[in-house]
Amino acid sequence: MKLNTLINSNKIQFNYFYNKLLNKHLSSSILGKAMKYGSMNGGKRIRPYLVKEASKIVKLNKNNMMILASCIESIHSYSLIHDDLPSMDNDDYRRGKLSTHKKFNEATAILAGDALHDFAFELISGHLKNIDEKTNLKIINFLSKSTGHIGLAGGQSLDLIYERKNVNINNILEMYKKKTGKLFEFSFSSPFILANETKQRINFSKEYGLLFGQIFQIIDDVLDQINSFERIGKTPGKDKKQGKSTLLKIIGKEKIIDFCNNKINKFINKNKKEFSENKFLEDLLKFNLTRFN
Ligand code: GRG
Repeated sequence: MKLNTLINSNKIQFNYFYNKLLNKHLSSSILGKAMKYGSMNGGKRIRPYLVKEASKIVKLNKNNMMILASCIESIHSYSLIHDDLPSMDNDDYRRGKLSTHKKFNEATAILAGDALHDFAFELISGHLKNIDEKTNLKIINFLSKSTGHIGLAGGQSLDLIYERKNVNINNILEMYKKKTGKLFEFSFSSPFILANETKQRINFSKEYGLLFGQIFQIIDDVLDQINSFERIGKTPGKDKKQGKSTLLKIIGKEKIIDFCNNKINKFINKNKKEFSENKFLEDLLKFNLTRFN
């Protein structure tokens, strides 16, 4: 089956579970409604797909797989709600619909983001089953690092600082690693951690997720420039207008695919055993490069 079909079918399963979970836990207050709007208003659900594929490798139970995925999408939705705010990337649209601060108001959107962040920690600290307290603490600690100053928030800060600045490729890759890579790293490696895999395999899963996220962001920047509102669901061409520092700006569109392929092939060569035991890992990594189609 084609990867796009698999991702879409997982999206349907995930949305069913996540919608039920949100309905069970969120009230019908304005805040609850804004949280639901910001997290159920579309989205490709790529991160839950990475959780699923990693869970398949380590045979993680379904409850824990779905809780991890829900927790990650709550953090992701939080980051998108805040990213759209006037003080951040200032976009009235997300996923083809009004962004949360436009649908509700700015204060409600800030609170909805905050509360989705907290909801993620509520899930990961209280809803995983059959794991010992030490492993649970370890995964909570890892999520905190992935989202905080050395993760998403740190990356977003660099993204803002680098606007209209002369930065080099390493600066940009470091920013991508934090702003996008860290949550993908968590998505792919958290099942390995919960399954108590070896240190070596956990390291592999972290590197895989980080690389996936970096490439995802490199391509996302290209899509921002070449696509229409209908394709990306938000205002296109904003990176250029806002003077964002992107890899695209430094090396140009023609070299992007080669740059990504180089990185991917180096990583595959370094980890031949994992890639030969799990054939789909290569296709999944290269899926990023088909996002233009
Ligand atoms: C600390 C979590 C946290 C947030 C505050 C605003 C912010 C700091 C971080 C935002 C980082 C950000 C917007 C990164 C971009 C990552 C990215 C490529 C988002 C788009 O992901 P898709 O394409 O989106 O998976 P869908 O809509 O499909 O879910």
